[in-house]
Amino acid sequence: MRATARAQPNIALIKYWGKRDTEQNLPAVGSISITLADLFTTMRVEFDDSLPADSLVVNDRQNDAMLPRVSRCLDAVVGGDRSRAAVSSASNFPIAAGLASSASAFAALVVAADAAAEKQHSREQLAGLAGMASGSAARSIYGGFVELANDGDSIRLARLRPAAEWPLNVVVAITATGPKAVGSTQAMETSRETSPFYPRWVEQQQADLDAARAAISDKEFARLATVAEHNCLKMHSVMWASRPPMVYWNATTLECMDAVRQLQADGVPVFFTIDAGPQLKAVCEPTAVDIVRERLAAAPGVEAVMVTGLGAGARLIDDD
Ligand code: 2P0
Repeated sequence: MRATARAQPNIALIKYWGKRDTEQNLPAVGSISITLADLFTTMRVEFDDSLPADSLVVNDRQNDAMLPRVSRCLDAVVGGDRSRAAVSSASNFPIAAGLASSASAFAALVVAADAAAEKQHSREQLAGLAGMASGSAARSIYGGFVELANDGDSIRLARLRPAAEWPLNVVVAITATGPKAVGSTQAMETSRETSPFYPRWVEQQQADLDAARAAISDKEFARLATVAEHNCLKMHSVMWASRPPMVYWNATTLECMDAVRQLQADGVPVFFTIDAGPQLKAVCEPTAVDIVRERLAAAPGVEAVMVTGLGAGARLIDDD
């Protein structure tokens, strides 16, 4: 009754921002992401009726704040009459800081829980269950380039390309550590309820998805770069125009953006994207990874730089 799974975060190139059903956690817009290779969450789940209650340990510390969400996810995967569970998770990167730790955590959680309880859900079902817990987690069930589409009352996942077919790199510039002020779930609702730009954001998403899907199909870096940066800045414009406004960037985020702009002016194949946090992610072709890493590490205020390739979806690993 125990299993361990590993999953990597994914970075959205066309962003999920806003829900059309908060009860089922269904997104208002589709999204396209890349699953990373070298950042990961390892999740161990053990069901045992002799336990007094569910428990959760994150990076060696008991975490009661996240426990209700984890317990709900286990109920959805295994059933409400399940045994009590001891869950422990470890990530090799800063959590709750805009690096999509909930994506890797919930993708790994559903895969581990499914195996520990011998439920044998299909990959599609696991993606749906991960998405109910955290929208972006559905995409980390799969590797490489992944599209999450709205499909009536459910979500549908499509693998656009495996990582090996277009091996891009991602350089993550850490501009601040520590948890963010407003979590994504709350921030999305504030955007939906108050941002004058929100309806236009939802309306235009299909065009951005179509453009990105075509660029990935043709492996055309410049076209993907243009639509991804546009989509990212549009999402942040929605947030900035919300009441209260949500500005996740800091001065160093802007320094990093400027460094990417200068590289682009020199003809380097790189573009940026930024999620609900202050870190900047630079996506580049492998030939550019050294110069991108060097320039971002030298940008004023950058605390650390991480480099990763694209990787595989969530999977079971050896329990010992
Ligand atoms: C994304 N983000 O597509 C977007 C871009 C952040 C900015 O998905 O409420 O933690 O748990 O479904 O998945 C972060 O939101 O939100 C996110 P919930 P989630 O990656």
